[in-house]
Amino acid sequence: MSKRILSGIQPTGHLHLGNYIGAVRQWIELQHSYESLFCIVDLHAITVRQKPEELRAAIRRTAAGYLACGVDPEKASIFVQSSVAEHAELAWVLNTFTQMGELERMTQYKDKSKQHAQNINAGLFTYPALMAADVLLYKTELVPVGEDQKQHIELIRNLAQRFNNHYDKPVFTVPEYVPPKQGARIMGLDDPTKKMSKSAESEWNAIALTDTPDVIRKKIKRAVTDSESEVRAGDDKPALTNLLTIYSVVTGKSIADLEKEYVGRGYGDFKTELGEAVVAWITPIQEKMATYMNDAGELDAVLDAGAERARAIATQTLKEVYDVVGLGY
Ligand code: AQP
Repeated sequence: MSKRILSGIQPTGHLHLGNYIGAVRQWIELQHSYESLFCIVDLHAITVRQKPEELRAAIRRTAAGYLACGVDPEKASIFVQSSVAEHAELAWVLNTFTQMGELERMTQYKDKSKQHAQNINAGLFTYPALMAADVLLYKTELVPVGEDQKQHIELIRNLAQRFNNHYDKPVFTVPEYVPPKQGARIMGLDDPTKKMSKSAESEWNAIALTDTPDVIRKKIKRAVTDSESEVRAGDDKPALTNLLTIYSVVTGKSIADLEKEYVGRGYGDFKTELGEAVVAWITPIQEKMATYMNDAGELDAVLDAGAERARAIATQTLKEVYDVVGLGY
């Protein structure tokens, strides 16, 4: 039997190039070789206040985004986290295996509690235990996510081992982190020291998959660049490295080839042509996304089928967990 992979994205706004390059792009490749589960993690999304109608729209848009980028519902189960109740149930059990000190060390928690100082809720704090439930519920072997999630995966591995050791039973599979081949951390266009993020304050930070061609061109024109005008990647050129990574992903050309193409040419040409390359790459994705958004029945059918397949595995694992823990009567 092929190995199982699971990954997910929060429906907290619009999917952006960072989500695509750090996560979805790997899924599309891996779905051919692995039993794949890709969820829209709406329970995670409410650790930050969401407007109900916007959250529901974002859930559907995120699912349409997965499909439009090339996730194949015949090969992968696409589902919404809250439609498989076992995620929340297992999260409770795993909370009791997670130490406060471990959660306090999580950099995502530290960042988010600065960003949402008015609402540092317990859910934000225990986010990694819910993420552990997402992964462990399916006895997932591989987790393809961006580099920002690596620390969470480490914690999930520890939790799985701790639980198995405590009950002396190999209930959970210890998962492995799968890093993206390229662009593990896509940086904000407005600030190459911070990751591109759905909830960034500046509208110039991220390129959303739903941005219009004009907005994309404008965002790239305004993107921060490094000193001196040479188009090349390198530790001393974080902004250009980021832009070249994006350019390479959307065109399939290597960074070395792109650097050669721009020898003796300045940032102006580079940005104009990068803008056009992103627009050319994104246009068919946007067309497919619109098709799925306009066919509610088709999207529902994909999500229903995905949830059913996920539930079949989830109920089994939860039963096993309850049995070893001694829950029920
Ligand atoms: N900038 C990024 N570069 C590479 N990968 C990224 N990912 C996110 N940003 C980048 C990867 O996308 C997946 C889904 O992320 P998420 O929505 O669950 O949460 P996040 O990592 O916190 O993403 P955002 O965009 O920053 O969302 P908000 O603003 O809502 O917190 C993960 O695999 C992640 O690694």
